[in-house]
Amino acid sequence: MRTVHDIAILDAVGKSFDVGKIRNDFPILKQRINGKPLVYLDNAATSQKPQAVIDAMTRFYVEENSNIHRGVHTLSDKATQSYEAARVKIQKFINAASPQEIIFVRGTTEGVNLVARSYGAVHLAAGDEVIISAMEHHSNIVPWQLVCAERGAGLRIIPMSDEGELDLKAYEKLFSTKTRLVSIGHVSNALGTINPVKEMIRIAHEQGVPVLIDGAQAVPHMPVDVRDLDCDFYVFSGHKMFGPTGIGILYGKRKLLEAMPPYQGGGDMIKSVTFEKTIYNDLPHKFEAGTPNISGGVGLGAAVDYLGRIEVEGAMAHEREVLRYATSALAGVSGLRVIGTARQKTGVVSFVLDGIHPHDIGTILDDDGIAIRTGHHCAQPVMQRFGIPATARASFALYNTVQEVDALVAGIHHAVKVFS
Ligand code: 7TS
Repeated sequence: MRTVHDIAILDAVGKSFDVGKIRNDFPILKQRINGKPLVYLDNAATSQKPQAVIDAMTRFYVEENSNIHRGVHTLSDKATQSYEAARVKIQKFINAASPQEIIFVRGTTEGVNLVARSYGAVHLAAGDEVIISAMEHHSNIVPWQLVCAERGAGLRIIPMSDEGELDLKAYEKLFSTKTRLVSIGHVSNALGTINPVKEMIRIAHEQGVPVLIDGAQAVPHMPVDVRDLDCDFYVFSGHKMFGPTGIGILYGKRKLLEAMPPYQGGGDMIKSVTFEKTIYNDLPHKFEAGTPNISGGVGLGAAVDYLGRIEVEGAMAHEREVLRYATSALAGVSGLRVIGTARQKTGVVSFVLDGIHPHDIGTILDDDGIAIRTGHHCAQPVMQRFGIPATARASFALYNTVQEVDALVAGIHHAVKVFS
């Protein structure tokens, strides 16, 4: 259903992004929850899946299912080709130089752990430092704490402002001869802030320090070009970008990956094994021990194909408009405070309401068919920075509409009425 509002967006960008058509691609959006149309605003936790992704995974199991990289038989060959074709799609999606730089992992969390363990094993010694920021997800904090504790290294934290923007002057001052790596989020899941990562990578490289970017919340919302960013590692999750759960990507520059030891040992990551000596496989297989999530890889490839068919400028203009509309509509609710007001934001509005716990807001909204996340969003240091225990968070994807924002605002008024 195209509204006057949506047509205005079409006109503004002169392109053909049709949110009604996009919504038809996602079967789950037709559901009713508690008798109300589903309003799904928990996309930062996980996005919904288009029929094309569901079909690709079903087709894999119906027509090709087999183990990869080992069989001489036809099905194994087909499965291998589908899995490796997905790798190439992902390589092109982020403009990596080679498919060998694309490592399939379980998700962002495993990608960061892989680098912390493997890169850390070679490069972190007692007294060394890793720089992260005050707005990281726990998965870009705890892996570094684990490896730093083991090796006697430490963390340095880039502070942020009351708006939720990183302090770049303070960042520059954190570097020392002991700095071994910078690991920062591209987009904050708790605040929606888009960090100036290209500039931050440039600053780190001036000091000769490599940079890992946690792109979990960036890839669903904007084109990412790892060579333009010049990042050394980039990690993201398939399930937040319309692909399946249990599959994600670690991109790494070939030179760095080649110099790193394997993360896990097992089948597929070796060239030869004797009890005396094992020779590791070439990239990317060196980092992919054991039978991988084959259907997940195929599904992620289909998600990349799906995104490739969408008109990017139009989608981004639409998402910007939904965020702008939501921010201004929520600002009109008395007693509501938005947490995270950075100039550059995408897809997230976190908020607190006077006198009502975020969990209670979430429960009332669920009664109205509206799905949001409440809590600390696996970013407890962000909550500590703002002096709050939790927020309510609405997070958007390209299929959300301003009408859904209206439903959210009505639901919040409902919660206020119940609890006042
Ligand atoms: N990094 C960021 C910035 C994230 O938002 C998340 C997940 C992760 C890492 C971890 O990703 P995973 O796929 O390995 O779990 N963020 C959220 C969220 O905001 N709500 O639920 C999960």
